[in-house]
Amino acid sequence: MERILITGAAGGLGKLLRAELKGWAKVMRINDIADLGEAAADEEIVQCDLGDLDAVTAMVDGVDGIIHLGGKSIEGTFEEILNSNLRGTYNIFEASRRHGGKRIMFASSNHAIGFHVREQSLDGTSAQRPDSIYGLSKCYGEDLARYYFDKFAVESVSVRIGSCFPEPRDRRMLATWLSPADFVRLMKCIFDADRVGVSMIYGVSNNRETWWDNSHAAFLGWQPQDTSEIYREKIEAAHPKPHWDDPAVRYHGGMYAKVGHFEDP
Ligand code: NAI
Ligand code: 15L
Repeated sequence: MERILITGAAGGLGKLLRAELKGWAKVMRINDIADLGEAAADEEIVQCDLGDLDAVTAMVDGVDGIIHLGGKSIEGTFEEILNSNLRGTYNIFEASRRHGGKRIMFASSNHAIGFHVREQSLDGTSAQRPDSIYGLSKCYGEDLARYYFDKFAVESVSVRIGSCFPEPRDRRMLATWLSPADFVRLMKCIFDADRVGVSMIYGVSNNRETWWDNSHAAFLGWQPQDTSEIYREKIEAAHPKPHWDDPAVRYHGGMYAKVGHFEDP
């Protein structure tokens, strides 16, 4: 690729990709509302609010693919989520359409399906079941992806990311953990594929305990290499076994499903 755009480049996953995808495209255009520091020789920095359609349309001009990470990444107020996730993600899809439909990786989340119970394994046909306003915004992003492909042939892959951190942080993440290296490999598969249509894949490593089946997305050729199992002993020693009926244990979304409405006093 000549030029890839990464939104949310000042965030956790954005910093990871800024470093690990260096040299993959000739130019990496990076965006955030926050400061991104100095641009390297092969980088272009665009600091703008994803909620600004004119700015986003200009930013997407000339790119061959978009890795859309930018947005509110946890539960928040409706106003925050409205601007960064609903308006921001609409602006990305609409800007792609205006520039001929560049392929998009949309960072969705397990919180789009967080209210399914853990005994139920999910696959490509499972219904959305958001566990939060944040999760709802990811459902909206996935539906935007569907609409923009059906009507305008904008290709995309929505990745329902589990928990992408250097290590799992609690017992739940033994099932939901996505290693940073597997995430990087997935990004390459998504943009190397000849065709992706409008697809969804669960972003999860090769963990022993798993709630998500990715066989519907085998065509992407992504084979996660890492497993949370090497952290099990450490995690189990640090985190006592919770009661089986605790809502944070009952549902895929964990605490997001348990807590009440964010804006309640
Ligand atoms: P993060 O919170 O570290 O990074 C998000 C970035 O987006 C921040 O740098 C922030 O400044 C930027 N941003 C927010 N609103 C913006 C706006 N209106 N305009 C421009 N930039 C804006 O989040 P993280 O962990 O890097 O996640 C990246 C994406 O992946 C997010 O969309 C998140 O929802 C999704 N995701 C991440 C998971 C994880 O385990 N890290 C799990 C599931 C989904
Ligand atoms: C997410 O969607 C969040 O972006 C991340 O911060 C974690 O909370 C993750 O889900 C998770 O479920 O562990």
